[in-house]
Order: sequence, then structure tokens, then C-alpha cells
Amino acid sequence: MDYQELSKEVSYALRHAPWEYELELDENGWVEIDQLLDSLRFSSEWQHISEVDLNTMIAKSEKKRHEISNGKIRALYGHSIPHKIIKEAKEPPEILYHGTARYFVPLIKEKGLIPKGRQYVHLSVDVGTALQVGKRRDEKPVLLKVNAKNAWGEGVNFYLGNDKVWLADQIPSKYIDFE
Ligand code: HQG
Repeated sequence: MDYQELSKEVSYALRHAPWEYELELDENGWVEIDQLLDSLRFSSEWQHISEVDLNTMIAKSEKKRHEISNGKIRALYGHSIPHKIIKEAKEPPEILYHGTARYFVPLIKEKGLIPKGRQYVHLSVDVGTALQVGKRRDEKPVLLKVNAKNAWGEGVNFYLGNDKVWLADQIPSKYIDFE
């Protein structure tokens, strides 16, 4: 089984288009695993899929994108659906990073970091991860340093995605160090 392809499809279903799979996410983004499996099995590629495959998909992935608990599965970040997923607000580490494309920098200086097509701004705990994120859009990505703890102290909300990804509603540019 192509677990990378499966992960892409599960992310698409759980982050962007649950209605295409006849799924309804609860307020924290969870769906019944059986419902997701039933829906995936309509496609010939996944007709023999089982819960074991979802566990293998998560175990093999280089990023922790999905989580399984109590017969349910959810995406941990990345959502774009209109109904905002409720995340657990949490005090962030002192510094978080954001990797982006050079051509976005003037706009980010002006408006701060905004979620664009997603529900939250995505931040990384380490430089390497942030640069990888930025490389999706620019071969020479820009590394932004976010003074997360200061922002939190002044009322900006942060939320936990996974152990490497933090989320925020927006980050005003006064909390961002540009290279
Ligand atoms: C930029 C992937 C103009 C922002 C990744 C980013 C991540 C602005 C882009 C996760 C802006 C949005 C999310 C402003 C922010 N003006 N551009 N004011 N504020 N931007 O893809 O953070 O592999 O929605 O810098 O690895 O790149 O799918 O967010 O470049 O963890 O699991 O607008 O998605 O994870 O792009 O990536 P995205 P992102 P997966």
C-alpha cells in the first residue's frame, strides 16, 4: 500500500473536504475511523483498507500529521474548512520559527503573519523544520523568528499542533524578527 498517497488523501479529507467523504468533523476535528474507512473503500485504490493501515500510515510518516484515539482520527493541523477547529490554547516556547518565501516578506512586514487559506498560522519549534516548510515555495526560503512568549504575554493566542508545529490566530509583525 502507498502510505504516502494514503496520508495525502486522509489529510485532504480531514483538513479540507470532509463533505466529499460524507464526514462531519466534531469541534476538535475528530471523525469515527469506521466512517473514514467506509468512505475510502469506495475508491478502488483503498477498497481493502483497514484501521491497521491508518496506524501504519501514521507510524511511517516523517511528520505527525494525524492522531488516532478511542476509535477516532483527526488531523493535528492544516485545516481550511470554514468551521474553525477548536484547539487547546497553550503557552508557547520563547521563540518559534516560520519559514516562508522571499516574495511574501514585504506583505508579512506590513500585515504580520496571517492564516491565508488555513484556519491558523503555522509555526515551527526549530529552524530546520521551518526552512523545510519554506522550501515548499522558495528554494531560498526566509526564516522568520517569532517572539512567541512576548506575544503570548500580550494576548496573542497560541495552540499546540504536534510536538513540532504550533498554531496561532495571527502574529503582528512587531513580534517578528526579519533576517
Ligand atoms: C504566507 C505543511 C502574504 C506564509 C507545512 C505561507 C506546514 C503571508 C503562506 C503547514 C502572510 C501560507 C502550513 C501575509 C503569511 N501576506 N503571505 N500577511 N502571512 N503568509 O501552506 O505555514 O506537509 O497555508 O508565510 O509543512 O506554509 O501539509 O502555510 O508561506 O506545517 O503536513 O502564506 O502545512 O504541512 O501557506 O504551511 P500555508 P505554511 P504538511
